[in-house]
Amino acid sequence: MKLWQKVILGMIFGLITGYFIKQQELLGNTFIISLGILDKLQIVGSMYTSMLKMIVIPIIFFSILYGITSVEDISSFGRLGSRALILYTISTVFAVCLGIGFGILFEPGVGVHLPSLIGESVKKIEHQTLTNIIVNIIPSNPVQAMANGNTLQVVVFAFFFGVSLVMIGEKGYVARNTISSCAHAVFKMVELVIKITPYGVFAIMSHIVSEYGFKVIFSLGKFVLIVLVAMLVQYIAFWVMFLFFRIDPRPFFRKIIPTQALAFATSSSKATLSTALSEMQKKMGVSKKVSSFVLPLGASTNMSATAIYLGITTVFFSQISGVDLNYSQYGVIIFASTIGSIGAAGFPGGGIVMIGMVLSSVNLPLDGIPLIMGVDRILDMVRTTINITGDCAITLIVDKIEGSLDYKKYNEKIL
Ligand code: DAS
Repeated sequence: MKLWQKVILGMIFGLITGYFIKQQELLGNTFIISLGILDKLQIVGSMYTSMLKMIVIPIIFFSILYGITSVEDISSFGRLGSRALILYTISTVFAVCLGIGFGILFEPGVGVHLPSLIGESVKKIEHQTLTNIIVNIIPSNPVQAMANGNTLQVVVFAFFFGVSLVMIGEKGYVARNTISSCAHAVFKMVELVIKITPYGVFAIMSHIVSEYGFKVIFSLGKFVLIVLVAMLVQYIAFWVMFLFFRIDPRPFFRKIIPTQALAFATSSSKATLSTALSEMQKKMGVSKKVSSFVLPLGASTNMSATAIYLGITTVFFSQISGVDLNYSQYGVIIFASTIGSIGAAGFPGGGIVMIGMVLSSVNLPLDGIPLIMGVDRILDMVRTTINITGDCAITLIVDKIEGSLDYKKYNEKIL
């Protein structure tokens, strides 16, 4: 059985267990009460949540460092890279704003307060002004930033350290290799933590349903629906982008289907990359020069659906925590979600790991993350499909701007 199927099963069994035990306790079943099953499940759930928190700082620090130091030579970016990065960044920021807008408009987390899950720390959230956010984003003590879980300061330090390492060239060789090994070790840690997700989700769902009943599930269902609708809007935005650049979108959206099917099945942009490259070059007439540079760049740094997800999820958790965010904090969420979608790995669950960073950036607690783990894989399938669609769309547009798109092949009917 695949991990994501086990996670969904864990969620379902958690719902049933939580409801059954609560009913037995209400009926005064002394045997069930004496076992204290729910308390023990709450301990398991807290341990799982602590493991999720444990990997947030290492994954942010090493994935950003690894991403930057993997660029052999920043000057190789040139015109092509900067054009692609501009379009990728515009698409990502639009996506985050779309996600935040949907979260504010449809309020998936309003009316569902989970004090025993989210914890009392919520009360102490101070509202940040834009000035103190900008001042505080630079870490005066990087080690303290890591110890305090100040994710934005860790992002800034990792970025500066990474760029400096690339700039010193050969002298940074040993450090870059060490970073690569540490990054792979941290990716393995994430994989191991994700492996125990079924048990963590089972424990947490049991505790939540026994404490709050099924209204949490309705709120979760509303959250999933809003995310899916927001991704559909992002998909339509790609059509509009084609029309803006005077490209007929119909051949692209017909020929991209096999690539999308693979992305949906694998939930991994990286695993879909080679198929996407071949389909773009053979069926859509995109030049090798552009696609072999812009598409891999997009698969690692451009995840617009993940950006939507990070935006909506942060608003969802602020609503569950009963915290009203101000405009400065929405600005921080846009910045952190853009960084998070760039840093997210193009593998299954790459996006969920970055949620911790975005939540911490506006001082929201991370305790609610396991709540959405049960539905993450289904959403990840859709996120990855939209992510790779965006990467391919922007690659084709850059090829058109470069004047190397083979229109005859692009408009050719597929047999
Ligand atoms: N699975 C990631 C990808 O490969 C997306 C995500 O986790 O958000 O694009």
